[in-house]
Amino acid sequence: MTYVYIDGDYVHEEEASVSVFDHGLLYGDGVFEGIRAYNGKVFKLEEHIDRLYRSAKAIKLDIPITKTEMTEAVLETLRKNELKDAYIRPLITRGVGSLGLDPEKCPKPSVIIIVQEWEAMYGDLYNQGLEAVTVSVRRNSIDALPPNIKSLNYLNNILAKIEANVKGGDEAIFLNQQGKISEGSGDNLFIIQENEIYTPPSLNNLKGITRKKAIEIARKKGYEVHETDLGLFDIYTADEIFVTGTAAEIAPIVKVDGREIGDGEPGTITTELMDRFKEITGEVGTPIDG
Ligand code: PXG
Repeated sequence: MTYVYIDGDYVHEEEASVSVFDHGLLYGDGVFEGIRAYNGKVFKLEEHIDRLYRSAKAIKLDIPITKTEMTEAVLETLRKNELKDAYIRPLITRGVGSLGLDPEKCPKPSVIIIVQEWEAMYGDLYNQGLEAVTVSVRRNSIDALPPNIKSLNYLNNILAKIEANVKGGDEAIFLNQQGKISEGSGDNLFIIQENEIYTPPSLNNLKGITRKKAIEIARKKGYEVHETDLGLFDIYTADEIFVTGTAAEIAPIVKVDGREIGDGEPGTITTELMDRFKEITGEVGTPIDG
């Protein structure tokens, strides 16, 4: 039994409900975040909350509580559930309105925070490596539904995941409308070629917080990191590939579209970054208990 924060109250999960007239349900009109706590500390809490408010601003959604109140609500939800290691899902829905699209008919957005124990998303695959497949569905274009908005409408990503499942892949790799590499269905993508690291610029994908941390770790270790356009050729011929995300953490990709990456094992630089990431997440963050 877990407690869920909903509009200022902490209620048992069975009692945590939203209206069928909420535009979050009717239209996917809302925004969310995915955050993790490790060892009694919330990793990059401020950055996630800043991104949540930026996503909301982009869709002209006024979050009815301040960032400080949101921070306290996240920490209190963890405390109420006595969790030290957790996945945290804050979401803001547009709220109850009429059956028409107009968000101005929704006077009160809802704030919900769900917390749960959730191991790194890819289970056993961190040692063995993931098999990725490129998918035919293109990443939403920046002039339609910008991927930088972490919105409750994740159908683009779900279509990619469905295609990966159908093709027997562990993760999907999105291309954008120009055929350039964008990102995974729920993570950012990096390749390594001759000891240098490359990742697509974040205009056409989510500005991942784990991506930023991975870049920082790699540069501190002396690796050159380039934010640059990549194509299929670059990934098929990479020495190493990995993906980054709050849910995925840092995960090695060892096969793409049936091509072995490097020697088909998680790469040495990837492993070095995974190890350092694990150390850091165990050490730093906002303490749950004040
Ligand atoms: N790209 C996309 C499309 C994402 O949704 C990332 C990159 C990585 O960003 P962060 O800031 O987490 O490093 C994400 C975030 C899931 C799931 O269930 C995935 C995310 C969030 C919540 C759930 O796969 N990914």
